[in-house]
Amino acid sequence: MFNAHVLEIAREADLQEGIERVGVHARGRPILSRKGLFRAVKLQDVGFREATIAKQEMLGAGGDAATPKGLIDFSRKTVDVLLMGTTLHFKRFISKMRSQPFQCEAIASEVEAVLSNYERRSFIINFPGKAVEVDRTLVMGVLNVTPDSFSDGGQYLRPEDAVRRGEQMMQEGADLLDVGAESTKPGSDPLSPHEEWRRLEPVLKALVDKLEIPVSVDTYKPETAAKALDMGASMVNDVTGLRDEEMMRIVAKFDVPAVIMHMQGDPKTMQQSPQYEEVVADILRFLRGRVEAAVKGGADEEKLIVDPGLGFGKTLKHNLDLLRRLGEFRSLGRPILVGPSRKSFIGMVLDLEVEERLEGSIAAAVVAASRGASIVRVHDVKETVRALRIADAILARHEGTLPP
Ligand code: HH2
Repeated sequence: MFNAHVLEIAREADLQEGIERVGVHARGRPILSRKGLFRAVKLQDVGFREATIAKQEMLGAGGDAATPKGLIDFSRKTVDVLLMGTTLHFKRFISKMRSQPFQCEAIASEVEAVLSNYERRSFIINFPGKAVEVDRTLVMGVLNVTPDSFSDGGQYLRPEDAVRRGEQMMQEGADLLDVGAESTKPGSDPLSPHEEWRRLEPVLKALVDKLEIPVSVDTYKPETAAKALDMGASMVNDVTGLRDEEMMRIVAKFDVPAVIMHMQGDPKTMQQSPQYEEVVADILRFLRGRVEAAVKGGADEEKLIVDPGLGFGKTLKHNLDLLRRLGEFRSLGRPILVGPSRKSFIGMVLDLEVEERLEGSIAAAVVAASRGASIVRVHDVKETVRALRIADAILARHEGTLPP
């Protein structure tokens, strides 16, 4: 018996470890490791000329490319292409595509960029006066100063209660706090900027003075964001993905980290039959476009964080697909934030009310961590911090802090 077994290769480091254990000489290790890591890269809307060349070059490189029949019978002008191969096949493919005509060089650059982005595991987020290294899964505690939020509405409407809860979340291990004053739950109406600021002002003021962790403001209104940042908030969490030009200018001017979240439609109507051609690809395209627009508008790319927006115009299946395939968003090369906490999709699977969704929320947070999420936005800080510490230890993230 040869004790054959399939190795679990989730990251490049796993393969390198496997090669090393066999006893390969140091010089041979990088050569071999390019041959053992398989990747599949999807391209959309590729012109038929570029798609034909890509197919040939990927085959020539030793990999393959999946293309539709429409490419062969000339019935389609643009097609989707799925490139498949080891990282060595991709390296050869990229170099060949660079010397090909039409848009081939642009394809080569895009494929090269997403493959390198996908491997990126750690980030540094520069908050004003504080750099936070993201080499594990950070926990963002949710604080809703609202009467109507779907899970903690009305609990922290009094400023002193909100501040106390904020301090408690920091003690429980939250890495950052997200303070919001307008519920964006399905069916909700917008709030006036005046009322939003009336709720936020006393709470933010006290929290930025008292807390050592960065405080984010959950708002899509530029005037509220500007006031909060002026008061000392360190980040903007915009559920509309910086679609407002003025919001973009404010993020650039204050030079703060910002969360770009995807939402289909608006809170009032977003859950009325949400539809996508392909949920992950569609949202990835949106987020990529918003990151590009924000950078053009003067924002620092290294300060942008992306979020697929669980529950914001998504069916149960969309939410589950987004979590299972969350790693695909690593192609953007930006930290991923995700907010599954207590949301309806957890209630739908478990048939449980909002107060009973702790275990489901933790399971979703752990799966998100395993797919490479950098930040998880949660209501139950203490429990999630513990769960993610174990998940990160197993995933070999942040090894430096473990006992020997
Ligand atoms: N979810 C909610 C609010 N803000 N921001 C980001 N970036 N990602 C999310 O998933 C997200 C978010 C909804 O949760 P909650 O704040 O608890 O509810 P409500 O909108 O009812 O206040």
